[in-house]
Amino acid sequence: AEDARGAGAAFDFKRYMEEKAARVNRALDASVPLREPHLVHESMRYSLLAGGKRVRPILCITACELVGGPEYAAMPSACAVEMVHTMSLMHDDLPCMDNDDIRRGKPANHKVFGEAIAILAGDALLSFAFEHVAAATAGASPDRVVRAISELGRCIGSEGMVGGQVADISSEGLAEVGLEQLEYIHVHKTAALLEAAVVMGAIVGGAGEEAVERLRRFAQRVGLLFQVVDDILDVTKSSEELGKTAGKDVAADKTTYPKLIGLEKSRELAEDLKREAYEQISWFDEDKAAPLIALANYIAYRNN
Ligand code: GRG
Repeated sequence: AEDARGAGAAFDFKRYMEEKAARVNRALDASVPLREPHLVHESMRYSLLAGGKRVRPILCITACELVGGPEYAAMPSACAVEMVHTMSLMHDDLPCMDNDDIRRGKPANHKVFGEAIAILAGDALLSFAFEHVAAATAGASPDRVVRAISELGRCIGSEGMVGGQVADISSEGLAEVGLEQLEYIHVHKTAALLEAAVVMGAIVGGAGEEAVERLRRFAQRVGLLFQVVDDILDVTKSSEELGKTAGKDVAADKTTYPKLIGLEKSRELAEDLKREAYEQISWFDEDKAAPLIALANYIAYRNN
């Protein structure tokens, strides 16, 4: 997209993503071997290694490298956020939640392993994520590892991702979902884990307080931007396809930014969030920040 060509386009972003994703995939594969009990590990691996863009782990590594840390210091944290992301998708697909049969182009976990195993394998991934950061992080001091673990817990718990999912479920079918409620849902359901990814990477990479907080605010803006752009694309896509697949893309009862504030204001909001995100990053060396900026553009303006 147009916007992907701003700052940071000078280096080969596609190659950067491919190389990072390949290393993340190898680390994920090695972190959850096919042990006994076989069934639960098979279920964990089925979803963990089912593809996915790996934007959260790559964000984690990129943030670590931006502050001068080595990739290996961030790899356990990077794998941990992907384990949490994967388990949230597994649970989200269950009949008691979003009831989806397909995920990442394959049958959802519960369709293959049954609901009980899908729940348990998700629980195991969540638990293992914390164990992995604690046990496998090298190249960072113990107090930094503890801080990283604390960030992970905070971002996914009842005041993070879980809180966002609860708010989302509670708002379903309501005639009126306000702007504040909509923002709460996105900030918690989506932005919180992106924040954890970036902040954990910065912490284990040895960042100072100012750098951590700037990267935190950057990730929060990018996380919300991701959802605002998603909502805008829903509208523009479904009007392009109207007649062919009328009404297919957006659930009629789903509240979106364009529905609440209109398309123009939604676009302005996206611009504001993008500007605010870049303001935080402008504090860093421009060349060193190029991968993170390119990654933010990719997240915000992705096509899938
Ligand atoms: C975290 C304990 C715990 C429970 C989960 C179910 C639940 C609580 C939360 C739902 C979270 C959810 C489904 C958020 C949406 C996240 C999102 C934007 C997914 C799409 O991410 P991509 O595009 O997907 O990065 P890939 O497949 O590329 O990884």
